Formats: sequence, structure tokens, C-alpha cells
Amino acid sequence: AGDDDGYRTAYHFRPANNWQNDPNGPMYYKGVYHLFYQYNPYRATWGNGNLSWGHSVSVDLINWSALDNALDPDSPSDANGCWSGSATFLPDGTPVFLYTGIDASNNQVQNVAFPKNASDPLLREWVKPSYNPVIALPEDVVHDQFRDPSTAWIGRDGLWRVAVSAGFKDGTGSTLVYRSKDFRSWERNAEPLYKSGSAGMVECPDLFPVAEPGAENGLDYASSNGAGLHVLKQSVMVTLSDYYALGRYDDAEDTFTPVEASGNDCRDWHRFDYGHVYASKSFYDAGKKRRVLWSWANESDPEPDYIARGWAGVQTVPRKIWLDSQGKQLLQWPIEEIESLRKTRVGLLGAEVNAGGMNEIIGVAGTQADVEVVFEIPALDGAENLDPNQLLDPQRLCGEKGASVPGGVGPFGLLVLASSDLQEHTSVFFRVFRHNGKYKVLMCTDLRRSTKRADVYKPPYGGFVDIDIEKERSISLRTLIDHSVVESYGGGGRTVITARVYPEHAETSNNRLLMFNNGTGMVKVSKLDAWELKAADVNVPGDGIITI
Ligand code: DQQ
Repeated sequence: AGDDDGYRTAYHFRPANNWQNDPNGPMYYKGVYHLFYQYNPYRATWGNGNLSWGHSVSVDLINWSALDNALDPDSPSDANGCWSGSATFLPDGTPVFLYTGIDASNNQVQNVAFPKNASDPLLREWVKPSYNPVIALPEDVVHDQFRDPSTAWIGRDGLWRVAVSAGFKDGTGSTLVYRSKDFRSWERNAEPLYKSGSAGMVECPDLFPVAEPGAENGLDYASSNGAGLHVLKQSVMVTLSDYYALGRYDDAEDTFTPVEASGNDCRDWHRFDYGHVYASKSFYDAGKKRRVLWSWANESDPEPDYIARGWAGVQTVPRKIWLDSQGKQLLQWPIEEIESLRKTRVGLLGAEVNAGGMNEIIGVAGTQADVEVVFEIPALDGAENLDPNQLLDPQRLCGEKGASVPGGVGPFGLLVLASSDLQEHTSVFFRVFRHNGKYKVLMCTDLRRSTKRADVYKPPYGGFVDIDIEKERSISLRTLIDHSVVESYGGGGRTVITARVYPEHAETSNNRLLMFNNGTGMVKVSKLDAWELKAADVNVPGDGIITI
């Protein structure tokens, strides 16, 4: 443990060893941040039958101390696993978990757990009442498709609500709402919150209100009163991706209506991330009055390889999320606390990256880095034309128009985790197209050259950026690099792409960082800041528990 296998992250959240998947029950309590997570304490694979809730605490969401597991599969209603769930604060401020248990008959049921000692800010021990489960498997739901209770909320009628994923025996997937007076006996609402139709089983629902367009503060359920816009997020099993819609939540009927017409199939919704993340979950951080999102980024090299490394799965850097000024989509940005890890800085103002050129960013080791660059586009006339059908699949377009395919305006961006001979590199870039007399900006993270290893999943990822480039004439890119993670925020957090990468040269820790431009016109770097990042203390074995 603690050994550097070249891919071990230095500041992304992960347990010291073994397997982690979904973030569970994130919360801020008595000055302490808590993250629980799906954890197999025995090995680096998912491990049906023995999932626990790992538990870590932090005062800054960056440095973490590992505590004992909060939940282990040791009661009749979770004998075969403690699966995902969420935390809710009761009116007296006590947190409670709702989580899925795989019971002794292998049915999925919903359980509650309470802190043994709510005056302990670290919430070390959790107690499961003997009256669990609080929600039994319904007759019409498939026995292993009933899970992932959301954070509960109180309606204006004073009743609690919780959203739970359910796959019906007739083959349709849905998100059900249960109501309760006392958090103990729950009754199902006839109308589901969401029907997933052809998207099939959806998991890990998250429903939360957002403040007015452009306001960066978050909202708790308690302050929303059912007014304003809400976000519903679904994790879709068939695509292993998360999607969200902005919409109206009716707190009397407990229904959700997406604002956009394409609301029926959640695969047409927005993506938090066009890369390799799943099962995201947000929480309201009452300390800094913001909403923070966690997401799981699984390994994407073969299982025997990560079993040999002894660990699997990271969480993305916590992101602040809020509604953009036009009220059209969420913006995401790494929480400001990440900046406390910044050390060596390199800056540039007014450099130019010429057509076909590459500029190296020298002075920052590119293995643990935070790079922010603003590209200014002097001329748009060279932009390539975009066919309407190319609009449908940005990921495919990134595949056809990779970093080495010359374009008009772009591709321009960064080469990260590049080997000394540049044979291995991950490219993160933009390309501007002309479409219907307007412009469309594509953002890509292309992994096809990220490693020479043949057995790794290394696709091109891509999404469009909702930016009026004709008006703004510049676009920003922020990329966080952490050994095997490349997390990129385009256009100030409008489009985000997270990738797991496995360069063969990783052991050398010598990672070059460059800017490139493969368009026909010059792009100007109006601003560049690159920082080397310190390692955070993330569940370092033997490290002390935080004191507060
Ligand atoms: N994984 C959990 C489930 C959830 C799925 C089990 C999503 O509760 O539905 O580890 O990754």
C-alpha cells in the first residue's frame, strides 16, 4: 500500500486500497465533510455480496482521513450487501441514511440507519433499527431492481418524500416516490417521478432545486418550497452515463416535467460529464452555501491489471454546480479548495500558437497539475462546415476529427501526460464549425494515443460547448491532471470531460505538457496559468484522524 504504481492518484478521492464505486450519503455536519462510498473491503473488484459503506472525513473536501466502515452487511435486511443511498437531515439536525440492502433472500429493500452518537461530528458509528427494512420490495418490481434512495425532502404538506429506482416486471424502468410522516412507514405514490421507457433501468436518482440563473449559491430542499427550477439526474445502466434535466417539480403530485421537449428519454438530456463517470450524487454544503457534486470514475483497463495494483475507482474532484446565466444548463467548477494544492506556477500572457504549431509549457511537472488557459480566436472565417448529422453524435465527431486531423479553426488545445518522444499523449481540444450561419464548438478528449497498451479502453470522448463563440471570440480550458485522471472543463464549466488514462511511460513520471494548434489560423493564448499540485492526504494509512 502507498506504493506508486504510476497510476495511483495523488489528490482524487479513493480509499488506500481495494474497490470503490458510487459516492454515498455525502454531507456537511458540525464543520466536517463526510463521504461514504460503495466499498469492497476485501479486494479491488466490485464483489457482489459484500459491499460496505466506506467512510472518510475532511474539513476541506481535499484532505481525507479514513474511518471504519459506516455500514457492513451484517443484518437480515442487508445480509448480502449495503448498496447505494443518501443522507438526510431530520428537523432536529440529526442525519439519517436511507440505503439499499440486499437482504437474506437476495431481494433489494430500503433501510434506514442512524448515528449512534449524533454529538460526535465524525459520526463514527451507525445503528440499524430492527424494524428495517422500511420499504419492502413491491410486488410489481423485479427483485434485484429496486434501489438507490435519494436524499429525502419535506413537502409543504409536512410529509417526507424519497425517490427510489425501480424496474417493473413489465420491463419498464422508473423512479418512484415514497411518502412518510415519520421516516419509518413509507407509502408509494401512484404516479412515478420519472418513467425511463426505452432507457431501461435507471439508477441513483438525484433531485434538487437550483437558484435563479447565474446565482452561484446552492439551495437545500428546505429553502426551495417547490418553486423555481429543479434538476433531476439519472444514471442509465445501458450507457453507463449520467444525464440531467432542468424542469418543474410539482410538490403536490410529486411529478417532474423537463423544461425541454426532448424530456421523455433521459438519454436526450444534458450530461454532467461526457467522459468516464457514473452514479454521481450531489449534496448541499451549508458551510459554503453551495451545491457540490461527486462522481465515480471507474478504471478502464482490464480487471486483472487493477486487481494486481490492489485498488480501483476514484471520485472526480468535488465540483460546485449552479445554473448558468441563461437558465439553460448547469455550470460546473472544481471547488475552490483544490487551489490550496497549487505550488509551482508558470504563467504566460499573449503567446501565440501558430497554425500547425506546438508550444511546450516548461517548468511544471505534468503528472499532478492544474492548467487554465484562455484561447482567443482572431478569425472565424476558416471554420469547417458541419453536416446536420454530425451534430447528433459529438463523440463520433471527435473520433473522425481527432487532434491530428487538420482543421480550419482548431483543433487547438492541450497535449497532456505526453511521453518524452510524444508517442504517448492525451489530447484535450476544441474545434469550431460553421453550422446554419452560426458556429458550433466541439470539445474532445482523445485517448487513442494516450497509451501504447493495446488492452485499454481508450476512446475519443466529446461534447458540444454551449457558447456564442462569434460574440465571445475566446474560450477557456481548465484541465486537472492526476496520474491516471484527466478532468477537463471547457468554456468555464459548460462542458466537462473526465478520462482515465494508462500511459505506459507512467513509471517515469516524466509527463510533458504542451499547447497545440492544428488549424489553419493562429490562436492566441490570452492567458495561461499552470500549477504543479501537491499531493493531498487522501486516506493515507496511519495518518491521524482530523481534529476539530
Ligand atoms: N451500484 C450500486 C447500486 C447502484 C449501482 C451497487 C450504480 O446501488 O445502483 O454497488 O453503480
